[in-house]
Amino acid sequence: MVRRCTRFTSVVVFLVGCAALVSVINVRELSVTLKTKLRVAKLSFGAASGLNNEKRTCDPRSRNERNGRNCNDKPPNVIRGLTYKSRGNVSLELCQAVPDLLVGRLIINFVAALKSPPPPALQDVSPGGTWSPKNCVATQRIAIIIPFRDRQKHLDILAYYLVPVLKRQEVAFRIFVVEQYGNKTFNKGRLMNIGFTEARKYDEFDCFIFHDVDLIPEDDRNMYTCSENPRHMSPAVDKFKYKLPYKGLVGGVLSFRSNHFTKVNGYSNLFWGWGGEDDEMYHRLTASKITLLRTPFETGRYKMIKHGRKGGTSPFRWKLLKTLKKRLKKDGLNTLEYKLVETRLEKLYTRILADVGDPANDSDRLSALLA
Ligand code: BGN
Repeated sequence: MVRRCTRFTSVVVFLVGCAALVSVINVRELSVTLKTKLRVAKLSFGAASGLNNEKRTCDPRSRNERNGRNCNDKPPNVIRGLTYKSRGNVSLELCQAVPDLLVGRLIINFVAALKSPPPPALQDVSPGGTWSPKNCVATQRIAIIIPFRDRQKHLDILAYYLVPVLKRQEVAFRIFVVEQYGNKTFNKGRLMNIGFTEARKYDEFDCFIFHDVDLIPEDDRNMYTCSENPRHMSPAVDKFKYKLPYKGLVGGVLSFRSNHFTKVNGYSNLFWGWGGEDDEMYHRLTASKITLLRTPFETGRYKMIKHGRKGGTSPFRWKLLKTLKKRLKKDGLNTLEYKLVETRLEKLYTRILADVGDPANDSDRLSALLA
């Protein structure tokens, strides 16, 4: 009798133990599911609300807006349809679309940036300027494309401020400095097209961000990720009193998904000298019926490094702009010509030195267009 009783008791204890174990597992599962759902819900918030062409429909007082998110940013996590990814045999969660590490407004001091030793955040960037977060899988892989010539100090200041911002934003990035070889007239449009073309040889980037070397981000809530549509990330520059000087400005910092950049045929290759290639990009977007987004003024703030304008402005740029419809399909990515002179993997960026040719070689084409 006693033995039976003991057996009965141990069976009961065993069953109670099993039940307890199952409920603990359930609670854990439930909390993981809830956490996942909350994360997806948080990410989906932007996708649910709408933002029309350049119109801010978000409440600037809402948390979302204050965090620098665009109301219609479709979260990449949701686009990819995955919440977890594995790296090697470790399963890592996707990084947050708006990481907790962000600090908001930044204090920028150009002189201090040049004099101070590199901040620790610059230490673990791999040669060629690549980095990706260690504790989570980045939601987007971005290529930063900086058209460049002869502005090393500006580049140093930009890297000093930009790299820590990108790291806090937990994006996987590679920085490309596309340098024009020789001393012929500068052709920024061609350099940006080269950056896009060359970058795609390195990785399958989700996002391409064309970045002036003299613009320093003042707020890390301006996410260096791509929205569904091209986004002008620098609507508020100190030089223009943090206002948009005119409606069609898309110069400075502009992000693109590759399908849109290809659809507009990239930048024109024909704008030699300062100015105009960005204005034409605005018209390319309009002509291609692609809605342009802008980062809110609150977070899309930049400080411009003052400098003289070398090389002068292009005298044809106004006239050239008027010929866009004739050129859109035959002047851009699909007619890009250049010689790759050298590629160097430097500490904070991949430097691509390219010969973009000579404006004299375009003169017949230009005179035919401008006649
Ligand atoms: C404009 C330039 C832009 C430049 C902005 C801001 C032109 C017009 C060419 C037809 N546009 O005047 O290229 O980004 O100033 O500096 O020069």
